[in-house]
Amino acid sequence: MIFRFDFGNPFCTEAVTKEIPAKTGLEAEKEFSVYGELSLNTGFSFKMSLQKNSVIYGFGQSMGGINKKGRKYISYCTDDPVHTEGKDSLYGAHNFFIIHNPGEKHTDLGFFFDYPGRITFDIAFTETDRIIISAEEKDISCYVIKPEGKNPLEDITRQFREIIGRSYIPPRWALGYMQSRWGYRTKEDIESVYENYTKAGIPLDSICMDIDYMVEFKDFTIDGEKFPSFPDFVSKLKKDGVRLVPIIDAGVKIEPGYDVYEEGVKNNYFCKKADGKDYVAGVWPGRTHFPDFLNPEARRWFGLKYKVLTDTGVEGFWNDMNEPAMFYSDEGLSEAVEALKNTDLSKLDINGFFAFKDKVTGIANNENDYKRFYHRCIQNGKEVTVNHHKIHNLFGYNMTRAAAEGLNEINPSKRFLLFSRASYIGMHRYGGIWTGDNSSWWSHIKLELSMMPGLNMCGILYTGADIGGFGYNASRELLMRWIEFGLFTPLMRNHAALGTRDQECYRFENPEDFARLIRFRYRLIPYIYTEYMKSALKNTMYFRPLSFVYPEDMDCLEIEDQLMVGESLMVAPVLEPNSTGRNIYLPEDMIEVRLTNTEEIIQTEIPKGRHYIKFPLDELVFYIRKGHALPLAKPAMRTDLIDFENLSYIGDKEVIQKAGKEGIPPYKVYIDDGFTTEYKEI
Ligand code: MIG
Repeated sequence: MIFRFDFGNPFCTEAVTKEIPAKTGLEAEKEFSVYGELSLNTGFSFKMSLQKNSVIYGFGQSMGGINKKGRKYISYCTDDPVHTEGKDSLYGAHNFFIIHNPGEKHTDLGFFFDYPGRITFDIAFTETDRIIISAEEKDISCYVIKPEGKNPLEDITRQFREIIGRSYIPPRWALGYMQSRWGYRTKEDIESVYENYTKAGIPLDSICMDIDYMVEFKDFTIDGEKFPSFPDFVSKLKKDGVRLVPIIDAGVKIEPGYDVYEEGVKNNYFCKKADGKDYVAGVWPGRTHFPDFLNPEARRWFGLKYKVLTDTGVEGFWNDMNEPAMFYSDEGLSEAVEALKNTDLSKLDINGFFAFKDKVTGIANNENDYKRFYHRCIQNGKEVTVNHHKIHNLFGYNMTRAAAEGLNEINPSKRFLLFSRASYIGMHRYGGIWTGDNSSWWSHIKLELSMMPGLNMCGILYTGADIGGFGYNASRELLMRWIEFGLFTPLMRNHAALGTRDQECYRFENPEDFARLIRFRYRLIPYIYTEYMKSALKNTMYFRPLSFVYPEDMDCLEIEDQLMVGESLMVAPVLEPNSTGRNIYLPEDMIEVRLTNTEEIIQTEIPKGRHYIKFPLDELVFYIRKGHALPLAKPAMRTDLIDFENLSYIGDKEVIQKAGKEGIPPYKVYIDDGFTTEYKEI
């Protein structure tokens, strides 16, 4: 059951697609106060008590563990490429969580705070037994979800997913291995990635093109010198089942004569300052304007621009810099210069020095800049002008919505690959996300694992981190371990930053070790695809914390380094360097599957409980639930070549034998064409 309470005058974010009647005014205040202390005096403040053993799940893309207790989360989409433990904000704003009271099922509650501006969730941090939520304005739609079924965690999640609409479904090839790097500059660079993967026998489905393919970082341009006869290049690779996935940035270069700029200016499609002039932000192309993605006409205009690339045969995109990231603004620059000029160095004390320094380091992604521009939005059928800061978290969401709607108009029956950096709840209907600029750090494998279930709770199913890490240098061991987890994530992309060590699998010793792992990913795609489609079509989760599946087992509440993948599988990745084994917890008897370094599959029954298990670097180990069987396809180099009809099965022998006798498959594989929107029943 879902209850909605509206306070003030909430901005309609279109996160929720289902009509839910709202309580308003004093009635809302009174009824919502049943859940905690509400104050609307200065902005929005809400305090809820927790039990000692309460566990909190949710918050999508965020720092912290699977249990979100003990820290603050600030929803304010942020381009911060250093994801260290103390960071409160990342690129997404996912204000949904569940308070789980173990053993007392029916007191669990789900909360969604539909608020597009900055909002802070203090989850048992300032006070160990309280949640404190605060926002600058009181204009919020609050949704409370009470569980109905036997399993409150799964039930609340399903109810929430039902009201926010069906998750994005990528083309099947998007489940293949994707290679990326910021620094592929030319056709030859990309060709060499393709050739080296082919030579190493490592499956590959797509190669991302980072900003260097454009002319001076101008959206919807292709540098013809670096990429001569681009459409031929696209089709040549596609003939061998490999797709190119170009990046699109949020800012449009200011350059007279550049069509996107000219059209945007002429039609007032760019965000404006208070004085009515187009707002200027410095990003990769230099001075740019931001398209007003909140404005339906501007959105349609920008979305249809993707046709420039789809006309060349491109079928997938990634949208970047859409928090929006801003290196500088004109105002910010001149204020800093002014302040520096006015500094009297002879009187500079130490505080003065730090203030002086902050003037410069604070120029990028500065909140003051977000307050300097406006959007034209339609609210209740009327056009209104809204300050960006107030709806900051909707920008990336609506950029990706623009792309999805445009692509849909360009080819309504086709599935395009689309993923974004910034997001808000609701964006899951239009595309996936990658988790942004992580680092080649061991802790970031764990961070990815922790984020996955929370993202799925918010409907974001097509997701994954930059495998091997974006910033800093990856070791061979780190990349291998990361792939051993990443081969279970729907978005499986190896990506690295400019200037870091080369990170393509073939750059390391014995690429065959990588080939074996990625080959196995391809063998698992019938399972991964089926489980993905189940999650999307039935509003369930692809990655679940163990406690969602074994709600009676209190030990599961503290398992922070294992996940259920789909209905049948459990992973327990190695998260430490120089280790050949780890402790695991089995909530029931399970079948251990071990892919050896000679590509044999060894299956062993392991009883419920705690075990120390050997995980040599060159083996892949995971678990299958009792009573479950998993399909395996024959190895293939491309998803297009995977044979969904001739499968073998691993897992529970009895299930497999019984099905064999009955002449039915022990696992029901979902099959469709994989690239049109003609989904089948599941
Ligand atoms: O300011 O396009 O997160 O994946 O490689 C950096 C260059 C801009 C940030 C993205 C990253 C991408 C990079 N971009």
